Amino acid sequence: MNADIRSAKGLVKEFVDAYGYDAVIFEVIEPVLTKLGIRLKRQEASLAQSYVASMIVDELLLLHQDSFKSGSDTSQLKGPVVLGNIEDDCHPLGRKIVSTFLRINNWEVLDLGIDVDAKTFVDEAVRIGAKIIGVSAMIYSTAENIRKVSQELKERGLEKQIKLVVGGAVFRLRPELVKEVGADGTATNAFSAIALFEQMAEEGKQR
Ligand code: B12
Repeated sequence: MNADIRSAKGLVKEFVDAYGYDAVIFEVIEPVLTKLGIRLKRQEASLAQSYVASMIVDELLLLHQDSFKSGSDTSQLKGPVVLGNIEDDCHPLGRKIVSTFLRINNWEVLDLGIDVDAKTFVDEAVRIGAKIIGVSAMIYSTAENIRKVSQELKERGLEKQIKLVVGGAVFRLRPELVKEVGADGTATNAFSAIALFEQMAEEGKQR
């Protein structure tokens, strides 16, 4: 909590070398950020500390991205799919981890970044022929903006062709939100996100 970036990076690197990248994400980064969120809420930690923590994680993701390039066998590519944080949401880490895990599992991912509006999600999905749109939201107020994506799909008559999946802390806390925003499914972490995307692709084929 003393925002010592250099020591934190050193510790994380030691852990990655000893146990690997998956372990550092699920056993260190996610639990630490969740704890930080609790402290933030209790005003025992500051936004600045949260920001520094997120910067460390971001650098770590960049550092290890190259060792997780998707398989070279492009004939096995799945997708494409579109991923992004919904309008007004600026919590990119979860989405980046999902994006990396999907790519490792041979999915072709168009990652639109943070603060993406509904029209852009749907325009881009149509442009690249994606059958799945994945939307990340961490805050209740931004999760509400996902309704605009399902609305946009309905208005264009695409709700049966393009699946909408969602994720982020707010859906873990309030699972009923998934249906309320008009989504077809959710996953609580990057591992289960892969299974979710496979399931959605399978359901899409059966139509
Ligand atoms: C770091 C952080 C920040 C940083 C973000 C910077 C950055 N570059 O990342 C900063 C300091 C900027 C920030 C700002 C704010 N934050 Co903030 N933040 C956090 C914190 C501590 C960690 C978030 C994180 O990265 N988690 C780690 C990742 C790996 O987890 P994840 O996103 O859940 O992702 C996993 C799964 O959810 C899933 N998943 C994620 N996306 C998707 C998508 C799909 C399709 C699928 C299938 C799965 C999936 O897979 C991921 C990987 O396993 C959380 C606490 C928490 N409990 O999460 C608060 C938290 C999310 N923030 C919160 C708030 C309130 C804010 C602010 C409004 C504060 C303010 N007063 O300004 C602003 C809003 C900014 C904005 N407009 O978005 C609240 C939200 C409360 C709520 N539920 O409404 C939280 C929960 C803290 C709290 N307890 O109060 N924040």
